[in-house]
Amino acid sequence: MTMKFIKILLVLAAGFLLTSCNVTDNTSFAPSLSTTTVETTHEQTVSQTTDAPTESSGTTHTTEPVLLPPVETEPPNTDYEPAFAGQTRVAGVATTTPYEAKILTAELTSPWAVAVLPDGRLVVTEKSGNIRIVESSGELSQPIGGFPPVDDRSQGGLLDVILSPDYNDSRLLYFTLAEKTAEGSLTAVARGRLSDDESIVEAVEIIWRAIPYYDNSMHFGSRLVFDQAGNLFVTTGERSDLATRPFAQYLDNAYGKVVHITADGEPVADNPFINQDDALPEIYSFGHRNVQGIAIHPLSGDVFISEMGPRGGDELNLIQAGKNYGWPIISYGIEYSGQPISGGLTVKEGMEQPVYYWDPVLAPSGMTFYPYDKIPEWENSLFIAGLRAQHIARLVIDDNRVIAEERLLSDETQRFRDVAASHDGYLYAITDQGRLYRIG
Ligand SMILES: [Ca+2]
Repeated sequence: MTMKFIKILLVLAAGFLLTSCNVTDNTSFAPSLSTTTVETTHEQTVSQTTDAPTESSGTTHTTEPVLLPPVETEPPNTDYEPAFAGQTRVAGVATTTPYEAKILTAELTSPWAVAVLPDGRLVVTEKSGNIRIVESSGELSQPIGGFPPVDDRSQGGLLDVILSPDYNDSRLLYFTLAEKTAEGSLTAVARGRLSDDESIVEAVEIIWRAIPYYDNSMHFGSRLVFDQAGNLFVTTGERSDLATRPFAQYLDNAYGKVVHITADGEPVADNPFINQDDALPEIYSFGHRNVQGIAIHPLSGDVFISEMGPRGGDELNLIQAGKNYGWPIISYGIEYSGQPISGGLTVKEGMEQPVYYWDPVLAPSGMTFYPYDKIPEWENSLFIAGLRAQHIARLVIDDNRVIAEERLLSDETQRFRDVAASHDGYLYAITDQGRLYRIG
């Protein structure tokens, strides 16, 4: 293969000023920008193209990606060996269809989740405890409240948001949040109705709680997704402390779990532990550390999660009912101090291997499949927002194995927190620094 991958960044400054946008000063939050981007008063446009690899006639982008050297070139934190070929550091891949990454707004305050409304506008949570509606122009609504008190210290706050499957009729939104009480905090699932005038989320009720309450501000998870039957998968975290970490292995609590509940917060009838006396009936899988991403494969219906590892050892897992995903017994990472975790095991009988892992870490948060063909080679790829690694990872998945990985927007130096695919074929992404990108 002599094909040389050349990345060309075309700066298109003129023509993207939307006169309808409010003129705002965004210099205060923007880190130093690369020379390949141009900042306007409100937004930026970066146009990225690559030269199209020569393909033999009859092949398409979607069936035969051109494989490149792995995107990861840094040394790992450990000398652990993967359990199977392709479990880490797979081949690279490059998007060849030209696309734009446009900053719609940079005025969000600690956004945590983005979801697409039926009319193409976006709903975004802000950690302090409100949502915003974002127009396609980038114009923001006022903060929209109605929520119970949230513990927004550190990793807590108002976290995920998704639409009810019957949103067009009900206007119901589902949320996760770190509920704040005198006993401490926990991850809760809430729902409420976006009022007709979009001024408040009405009648917010908590429908499920990841018990027990605990007074810290770490590892709340949490993401939501509806399955095809209209039930919810909810992800949690093990609250980080050495005292709570082992809870991930015990079924009498909701830390470090994927749970499966109805839209009203009740256990789903065929859950794996529903008849086990000492187990919470909502539990679907266990042995997780801190799960900030979940997505359902558009073709197979398989449930994937992203999972924050310690130092090294971030994971992509394929979730199956009743399975143990190993934390804190097995891990491809080590303690932040450099010590091994639980004796340095990466494999153990009865514990599931990750489909894929990262070392050094991605710090994976929200993720989505892209079931569209606007960017043909993206169809059915998985996109994962990377915090620590400051890019969006695109994974090409075949038969539930990762076969190629790409890094998107790695020049932006943003902590990517969540991604969403829109029915019009755009990918949206939010960053901790307050940006909302439209990509496509
Ligand atoms: Ca694991």
